[in-house]
Amino acid sequence: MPAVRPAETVAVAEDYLHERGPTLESTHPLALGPVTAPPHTVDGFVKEFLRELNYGQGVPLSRSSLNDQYMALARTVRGYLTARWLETATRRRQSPHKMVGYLSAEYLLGRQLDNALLATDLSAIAEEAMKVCGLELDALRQAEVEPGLGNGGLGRLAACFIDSLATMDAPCVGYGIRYEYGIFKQTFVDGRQVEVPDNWLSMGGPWEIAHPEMEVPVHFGGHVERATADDGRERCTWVPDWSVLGIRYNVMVPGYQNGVVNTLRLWRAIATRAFDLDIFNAGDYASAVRSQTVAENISKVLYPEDSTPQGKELRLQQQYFFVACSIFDFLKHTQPTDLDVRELPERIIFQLNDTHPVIGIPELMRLLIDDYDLTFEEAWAITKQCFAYTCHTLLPEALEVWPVSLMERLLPRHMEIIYQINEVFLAEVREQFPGDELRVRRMSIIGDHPERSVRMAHLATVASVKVNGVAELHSQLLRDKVLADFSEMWPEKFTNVTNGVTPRRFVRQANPFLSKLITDTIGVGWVANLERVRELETYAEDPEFRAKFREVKAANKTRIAAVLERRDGILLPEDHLLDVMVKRLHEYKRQMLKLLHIVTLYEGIISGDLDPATVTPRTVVFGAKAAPGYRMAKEIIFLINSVASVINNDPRVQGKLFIAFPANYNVTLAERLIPAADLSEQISLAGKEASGTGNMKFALNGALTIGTDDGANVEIRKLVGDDNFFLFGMTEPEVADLQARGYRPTEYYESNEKLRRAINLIDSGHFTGGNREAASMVIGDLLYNDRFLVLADYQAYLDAQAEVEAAYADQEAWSRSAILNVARTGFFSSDRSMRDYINRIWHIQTGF
Ligand code: 26V
Repeated sequence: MPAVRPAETVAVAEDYLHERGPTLESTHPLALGPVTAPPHTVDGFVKEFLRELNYGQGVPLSRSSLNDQYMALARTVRGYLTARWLETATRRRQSPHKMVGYLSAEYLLGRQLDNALLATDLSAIAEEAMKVCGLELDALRQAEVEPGLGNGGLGRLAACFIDSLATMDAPCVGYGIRYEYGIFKQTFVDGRQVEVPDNWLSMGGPWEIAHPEMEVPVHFGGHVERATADDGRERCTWVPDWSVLGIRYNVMVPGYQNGVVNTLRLWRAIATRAFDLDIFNAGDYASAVRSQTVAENISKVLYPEDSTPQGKELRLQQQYFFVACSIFDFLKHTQPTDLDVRELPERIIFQLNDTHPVIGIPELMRLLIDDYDLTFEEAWAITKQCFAYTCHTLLPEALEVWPVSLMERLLPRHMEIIYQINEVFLAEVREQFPGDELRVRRMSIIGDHPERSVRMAHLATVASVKVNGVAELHSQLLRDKVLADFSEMWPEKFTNVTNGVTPRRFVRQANPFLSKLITDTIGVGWVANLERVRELETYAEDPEFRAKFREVKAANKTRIAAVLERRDGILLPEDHLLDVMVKRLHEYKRQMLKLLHIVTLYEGIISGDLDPATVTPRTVVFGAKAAPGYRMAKEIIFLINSVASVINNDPRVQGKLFIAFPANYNVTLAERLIPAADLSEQISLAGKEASGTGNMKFALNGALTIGTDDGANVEIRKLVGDDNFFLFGMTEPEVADLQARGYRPTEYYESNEKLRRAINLIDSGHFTGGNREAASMVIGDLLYNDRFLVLADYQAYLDAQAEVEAAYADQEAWSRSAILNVARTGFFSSDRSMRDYINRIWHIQTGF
């Protein structure tokens, strides 16, 4: 780990001069003068806070609103970060090394205030300072609207990764889009999901710094002109027909108490000023405004789909927009003006977070050929060393393809380059596999069905130094199935990097009680070196430690009960097994399997088959957003809410079974909920969940997992041991086998009485006010389609849940297992993931 350096003084002007030239430096002696970070004292903090309140918000404390106070507090903390940020930038500039450009269309950051306080070690000081001002830090914390610039796992992973890179002092800029509207806010109306726009910036964005003066032009449409130059070589000129500008928004990414602050650079689209003016001068004011709207639409809203690409033109515009801005920014602003582009591979590695930024490959080619005047071959040799690709899915329908017709219309020059790349690539395939035209068709970057389109995963694989999956099983399936032809051609290109989560946010911040217990037991140092929690293993045998561990869980349950009461009006019963399933709603994740288990328990009790005295009192918490256009997912949400309202109001199961489905599950709620959980539901169909990262967060917070052999569950189970994990269900090869033999869900329905009774009860309209139609879509699909084999795994799931109940009855044994889950899952720190990327893919230096 790098040494802890408080970063008191910073040559701020140097950063400024780098971009503005040397004039100031010679004329103004203070230009290079040191910027002093505000003092780390309560007094110093109070002074800064009041200054921000008075001069920033323009109000005296006595007349300030909660938002004024939050804004001033956020700005105060940002001030502490700024000194460190400038110092980090200056230091990195002094000795330029290869850096990472993390390209991601999503960053699901979560609230910033607490994270920044922890990173700067200012929590206690801020708390005290607010008291001095007569304010509650906790109330101010809650005033923050979380930036939800992502859908789920993929976006949250990007946020964890940049946190780890800052903590490891790794040179990285995260590049993305500053969506004006993040992931929608979910509400329930009569049990159905209704989406409300997430206007997260409406109260002001204190964490970002805009640079409207540093605009990047991005072009679209038009045609390509070619001419033969004096040297006899053909040169291309792209003549676009419309353009927008990208505006830089910097967000600081603080490392954990190491004085390092990295940058997340998000782009906002605005209209080009000349463009507007031309139309305006021609007298068409309405069109001028309209063109403004077209441009600004590009960064307006995050697409809330996270599996089925819709092939929407605006989405391709978003992707090209942010990638073009980012590559331009790197070449023109981050690198010295005399950069020799032949040295690019020693300066940068762009990590492609899924296929969303893959259009960056032809973009870099275009710049190298058309602007830097390299030949195609030279440009290709360089480009192939500058990208690495992470695949995050196994579902074939989630793989992005773009119609050639759309590409030709929006990005004609890029389409030409993609054709050229494909030509070179397919020649290589033919050379290595002569006569195998079927293989050539399978591997081509251009697909023919159902229409001619660009297969972005193929383009990414062809152009990347490395291709990685996100868990062992996933990477294996990528090699063996999804990208089998490619791994046969380039076996050494394929690798695995198992995902991780940041222990700062998801243990230290989210679970202060557990954190204190850990620190009291093994000392400090584990927050940035999570493998150290293994030292807790021996304490699993200590009854006194186990009692303390249970106290922590109980305190977290009390805390989440208060949160859900305040936030959702939900009254959680006390002393229940807390069984939690939180993730996006997807058929493959199988929320329906969980619901069938609940209905089975309920049906057992009300029919008299199950003696209520033998039932472990259980509260099931669901959290799940459905993509707005995903009908089945929305029907499942409705069904969960329907079942919940009947069960929660049925006196026959009172004290035994309760279902909570708080709306709008997000990072903030996750931070409160996960530490309270006893049981973590990770029940996707084997071979479908690439990794999962919620599964890691639960284990690290001492929940036991009930899960299939899927994604990172496999690795969690290996680490915690079979005795401390409830495994059930078919394995991936068994799934493949059953599907090959022909899966008939009705056979399971007919032969399993409990299953039949549960399904019949739902189908009878019992949960839907007598309306049988209301559940018919879901039930019909389960019985006659069931793509994700819910019914096939039902009995195994019930059996595993019975094991859970038996295990929970022995609280000492349960605590022991829970402690071992914490102690043995340090591997899932995203610091370890980042080390793997650094050593195996990026080959960059840290801490210089
Ligand atoms: C795909 C698409 C397709 C086009 C429409 C918009 C859109 C937005 C996001 C995505 C990515 C979906 C893939 C994804 O989120 N994968 C998840 O990645 C996690 C981090 O690696 C992993 O833990 C989850 O298992 C995986 O489902």
